[in-house]
Amino acid sequence: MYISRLTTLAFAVGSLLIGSASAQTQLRSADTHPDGYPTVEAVKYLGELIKERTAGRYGVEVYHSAQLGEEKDTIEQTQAGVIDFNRVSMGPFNGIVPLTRVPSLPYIFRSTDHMRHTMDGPIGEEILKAFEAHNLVGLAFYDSGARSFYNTKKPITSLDDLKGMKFRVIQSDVFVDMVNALGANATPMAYGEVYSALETGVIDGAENNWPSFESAKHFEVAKYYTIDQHQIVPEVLVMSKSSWDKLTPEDQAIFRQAAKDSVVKMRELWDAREKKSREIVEAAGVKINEIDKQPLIDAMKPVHEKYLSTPELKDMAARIQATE
Ligand code: GTR
Repeated sequence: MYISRLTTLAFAVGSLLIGSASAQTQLRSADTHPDGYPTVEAVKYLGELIKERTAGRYGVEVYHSAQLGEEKDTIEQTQAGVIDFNRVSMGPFNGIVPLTRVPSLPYIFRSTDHMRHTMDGPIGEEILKAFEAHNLVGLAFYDSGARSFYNTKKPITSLDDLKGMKFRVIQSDVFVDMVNALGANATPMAYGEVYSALETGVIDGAENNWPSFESAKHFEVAKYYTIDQHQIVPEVLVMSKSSWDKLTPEDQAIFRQAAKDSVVKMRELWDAREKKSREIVEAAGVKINEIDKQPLIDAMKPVHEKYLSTPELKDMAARIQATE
């Protein structure tokens, strides 16, 4: 009697544990950002939607803080099917999926709203589809605000101030050419190495949005942030093609819809975090200045010419510009 009660109790506790634990198939997602960052939270939310809509058959575990490696490596691992989901900036995809170069071009978007409208429409769909030829399935675009320069040396008030300065950029030719076109020197480097490179003077500065500048603590060492907003590069959420192919068409539809639904959540989180991050760095004594963008826009013309090298790419750029 006693034993059988104990067994029942053990069984009940066991089921409770199983019920509250992970889904039957737990998929892994990579992110370079720390816990709490809007992209990390958006993918966690996506995981909740997937778990709910597949009645617990699938769940998603987000490995934040570059636990699975730097972006370039995690992209390779996602292509190889080792990682199921990956949330990455479009920048590191520039060398793999040529269409991603167009939205990564400096000053191609007029504003975050312009970027949102473009990526929510047919151009966004086209770019998402382009990932499939590279063992990846493009699921959604997330926000990444505008990227601006920051440095350890001085306020940048004109194009002249940028001359000869060394800036870390994402490992992408578009980013390298952009910085070099401004007369500065580009140093492509993994995100996780930037803090110490700033601290030791290997580089003079880097460029990013407010939440990255703040959450990666670069503001502790780089005290000058210049609002030039040279790029509004969306983030991308991709899935490994081999993980995708294991899903039934019904589950694929659930995953796609959940990814779209997570964009709404991400944008709310993003808008709030952008504000908060700017407040944090301002309170920490970062000197912020605005700069006349026109000379920078003019200097970027050769970069546009270089990357809009085919009729297809030119046409996409023209359609982006024509988007309201
Ligand atoms: C951030 C982006 C990251 C990473 C980083 C970088 O804005 O969210 O995915 O690409 O920039 O500069 O490496």
